[in-house]
Amino acid sequence: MTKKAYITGISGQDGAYLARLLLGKGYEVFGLQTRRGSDTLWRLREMELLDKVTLLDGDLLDLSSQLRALEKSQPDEVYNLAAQSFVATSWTQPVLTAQVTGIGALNVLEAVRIFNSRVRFYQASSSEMFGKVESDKQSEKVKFHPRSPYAFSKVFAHWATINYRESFGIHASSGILFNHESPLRGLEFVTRKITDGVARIKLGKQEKLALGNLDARRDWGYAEDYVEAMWLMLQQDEPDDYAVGMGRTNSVREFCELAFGHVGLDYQQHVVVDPAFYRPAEVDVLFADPSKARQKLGWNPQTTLAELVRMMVDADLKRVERE
Ligand code: NDP
Ligand code: GDR
Repeated sequence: MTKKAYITGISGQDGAYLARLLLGKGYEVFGLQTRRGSDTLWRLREMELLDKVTLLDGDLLDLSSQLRALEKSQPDEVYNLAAQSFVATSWTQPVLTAQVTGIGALNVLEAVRIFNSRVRFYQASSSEMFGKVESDKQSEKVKFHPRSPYAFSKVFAHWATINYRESFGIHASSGILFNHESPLRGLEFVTRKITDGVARIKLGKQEKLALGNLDARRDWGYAEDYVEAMWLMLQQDEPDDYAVGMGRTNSVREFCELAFGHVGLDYQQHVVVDPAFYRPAEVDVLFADPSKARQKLGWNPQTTLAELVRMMVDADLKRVERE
């Protein structure tokens, strides 16, 4: 029988890659579509997936829309990827972030419990929950110290997921994913801001690129590899929590060096630091210990940071050329 999946956040970076992965595995794919003014479906269009998935109207804040979506899609698996996912915005819109990223996840869990508690559920948790890190590397066992409204909202959703597993026996898993990037990354995130900036500077459309803290370190991987870990979690006999990252850490400065270097430019000639991009509380360093995901899920991503950077810069060069 054809398996069915319902994805909230299908119009986001991970939603698009996950939809493609599941379609490739023969799933029928449904996705939540919000009604916003701007073109939120550009990723699905770019990947030629728009006519292959069924979009259902709704919002994470509206529990009834989640119940309707489950009723319509009759899914075997639910992936809750929707969120206000930009950390910087979470300080200017803390309440909205808590509602969408925190309560929104609870709405989906409630909908699953009410509709059919045999549905398998995935929650998109985040390495931001580790925040002010207390150990050199972070596994699912490390204590959380969230440093932003985004992060504390994700902690809420993470514990809601565990609680629904323990209270109602729902097959609910939480993937604590470290930063993952791709040519489909939103322009507000630092990697894509850099690769888009590199393309514009290389093609003579811009001279400088203003960034914030160049010393922040992140464990960056390739989004397409990470959606496979999500799917693998829901194929396990038992639900569980997994830290998912590459097990490497690099600074924003190093990312700049690689990205500018790929087109023969020196980042120091173009990058300027603008304190407007500093955060009220920074997460200085993230460095994954993904041993459990590697051992139990057999997850084995191979994309190097240099490959990821090249892929993103090349895609942005093409986009800017087309403009
Ligand atoms: P994106 O920001 O690219 O996508 C977010 C999605 O959430 C969009 O589809 C957006 O829809 C949707 N959304 C926002 N608000 C609502 C709402 N009120 N109701 C319904 N949908 C809404 O995120 P990513 O794809 O990068 O990330 C996917 C998930 O994984 C997020 O939960 C994120 O917090 C989490 N995460 C991401 C990591 C990463 O490095 N990418 C790492 C760890 C966790 P619309 O397009 O209509 O606005
Ligand atoms: P992050 O990603 O906050 O880790 O959250 P982002 O790319 O926004 O920031 C990474 C680091 O870069 C520093 N930085 C800048 N960031 C942005 N956006 N713009 C800049 O100009 C800039 N200059 C320096 C930041 O201070 C930060 O330290 C992402 C999101 O996808 C979350 O949803 C997800 O949960 C986490 O990754 C894991």
